[in-house]
Amino acid sequence: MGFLSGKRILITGVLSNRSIAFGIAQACHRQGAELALTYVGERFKERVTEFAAELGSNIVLPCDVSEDAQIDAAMEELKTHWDGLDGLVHSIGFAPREAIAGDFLDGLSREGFRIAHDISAYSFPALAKAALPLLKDRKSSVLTLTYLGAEKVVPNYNTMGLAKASLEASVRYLANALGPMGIRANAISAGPIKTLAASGIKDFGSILKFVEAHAPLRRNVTIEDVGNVAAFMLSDLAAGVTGEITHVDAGFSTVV
Ligand code: 0WD
Repeated sequence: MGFLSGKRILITGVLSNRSIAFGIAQACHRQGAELALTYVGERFKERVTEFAAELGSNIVLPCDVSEDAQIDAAMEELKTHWDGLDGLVHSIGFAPREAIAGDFLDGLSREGFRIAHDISAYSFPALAKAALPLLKDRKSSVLTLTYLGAEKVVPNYNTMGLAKASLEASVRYLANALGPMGIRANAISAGPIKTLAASGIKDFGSILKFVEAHAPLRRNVTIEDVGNVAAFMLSDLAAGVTGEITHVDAGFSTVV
């Protein structure tokens, strides 16, 4: 019996088998959780439905977090399957290409800033708020994915770094708002991993090489590394942890 058996977890952001959310979903499945997945756009429905089936799930919900109506509809549909939710994973990030390349000020625009913050930061507390009726009264927790670019200047990360800083602040405010209801809020700050979202970042390959050379563990992390810590954070084993940003980065953040 896994340490998540009996837990029901909604996971966003499974886009491919390289997605960090896929590593999280696999780890949660191994630990016995029941899963529901979301997707963005009809063209990904079939693919995400296949991933869900691999993970023993038949709950696949459309949810583009840029639309309030889709967030609400996803939660309403989830209620037709489950009467409660023990975990919510937010593994969503997006910024327009020019906002995550080259010179910070050259790429800075009001619209790029708005989109990056809307999709990558606002959506976490917004999803938690919409899921609240399901999360209440059951030792549940919400979890998001962040990156070192929130804390330090990372080349090319630019506007996304600002959005991740906002996301990290939201973890603390959420922890305080949800704590009295017994709900925890945490983040994992993952080291760089080659996913679809990451390939949008200019010179991502050189970041991977630099981390491998300088991280205390002298390697990059995998979606399995992140998935296992996520499963732990979502479980009752982490019942005393909230408002926390946990680095799963082979130690890199300690040496920069
Ligand atoms: O190195 C990395 N890959 C790191 C990623 C290091 C540290 C943190 N992260 C974060 C990302 O910033 C993101 O928050 O982890 C999270 C997941 O990212 P990922 O696994 O690297 O990327 P990917 O597999 O591409 O999934 C991100 C997904 C989107 O993919 P696309 O490529 O279509 O932007 O976020 C989802 C979508 O599936 N997404 C949305 N979901 C709902 N509504 C939306 C939206 N509007 N936009 C993007």
